[in-house]
Amino acid sequence: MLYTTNPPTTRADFPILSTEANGHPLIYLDNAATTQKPVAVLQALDRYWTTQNANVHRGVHHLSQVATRLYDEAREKARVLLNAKSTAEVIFTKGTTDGINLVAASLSLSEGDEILLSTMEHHSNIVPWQLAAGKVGAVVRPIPITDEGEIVWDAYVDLLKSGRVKVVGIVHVSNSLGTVNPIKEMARLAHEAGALILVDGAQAAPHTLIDVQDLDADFYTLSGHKLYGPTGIGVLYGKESLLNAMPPYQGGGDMIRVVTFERTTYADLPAKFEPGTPNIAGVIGLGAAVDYLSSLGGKPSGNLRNDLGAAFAEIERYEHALLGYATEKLSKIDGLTITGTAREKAGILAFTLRQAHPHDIGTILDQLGIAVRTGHHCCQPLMRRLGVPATARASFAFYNTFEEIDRLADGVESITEMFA
Ligand code: 7TS
Repeated sequence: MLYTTNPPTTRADFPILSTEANGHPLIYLDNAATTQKPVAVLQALDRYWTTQNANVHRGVHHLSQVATRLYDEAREKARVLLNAKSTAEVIFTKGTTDGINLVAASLSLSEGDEILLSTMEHHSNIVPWQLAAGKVGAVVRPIPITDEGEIVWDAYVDLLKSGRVKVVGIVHVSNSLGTVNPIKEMARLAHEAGALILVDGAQAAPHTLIDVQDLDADFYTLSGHKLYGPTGIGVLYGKESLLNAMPPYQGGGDMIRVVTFERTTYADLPAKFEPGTPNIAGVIGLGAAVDYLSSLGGKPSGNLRNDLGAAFAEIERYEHALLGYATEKLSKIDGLTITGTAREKAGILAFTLRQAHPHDIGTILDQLGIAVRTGHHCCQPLMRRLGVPATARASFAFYNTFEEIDRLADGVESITEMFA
């Protein structure tokens, strides 16, 4: 269970949180870059490599069957996590970047088609579209945002009126601002305009329980490593009819039905989009992360979706309290400006200081054992829009404490004195 008191008991599940950095207890506030891993995930990985390692979907032997069962079970867990209708809609990828590249490369685009992307997109939801657009003469158009970091709604509505919009790419939770975008409403408008919507859920999936059917997302991507699972594994959700209509992204073993030198037919979903030996350990680790998360809501009910619902209600409540506390504390610091003040925010607090460059903030906080990220956060168009070269960013997980935020605020305060 999670508590609003310090420290949340979940901290004990994450061994790395008891380590030190630069002679201080580690304060890990770089969760948007990657989250730490609970023992349950580490043990699942260790168990796999030690006692279950075999290739999947190939062998008749015992180990291959064990690995295949675990692999398939993890896909079902990912399906439940996203509330996809079918495991055919759950494609394992290397991560969010890989998932977006798959969609951008495989979706049929034509000359003059328009791709709308918000100004707050991560480069991974910009560059793949530019690559795809460049091949056929399609056009990428930015959706403007307000100074607070929200979509300019009228502009979005206007952009959709061109009648040429093929796809809208939108981040669910901005990694640089924390803005939670109104996906359901954006999807409704996109569909009314005859466009598809791809949602970059890299930062949303760790903070809230996703329901792709309720959002009516055509595609939804996430990264396992931001969801307390391993690196190198992610999920691409796509509506079955759309994935069926798309050609494979890459060719190889496991994604075929019949191969001749004249012609190849492809396997059914999801195998069609998973060529070669997959990241089996990563998939199993991600499954273990989903199980771990489901345990945070209290007593198991026997229904994974319900347990995840209870857990994410706790996670959201606690992280919201952390974010509110951090916002209140940091905004009192002289010379500090918070970047991203949208009405709906999740787990991310970015700021600049009048007195010091973000890089200096990051370096000095590091000396105090506090890990934050500084830079453009892979959002150069956003930084340009905000008129800043970079920001410092604290990003929270449910294992962070109010005391850690006090330490962050003290650290930032000391920087303003140092540079005064
Ligand atoms: N989309 C968003 C919104 C992200 O925050 C990130 C990673 C990605 C896509 C790419 O995910 P990947 O797992 O494929 O690399 N964001 C960050 C970050 O904010 N700091 O480090 C990585």
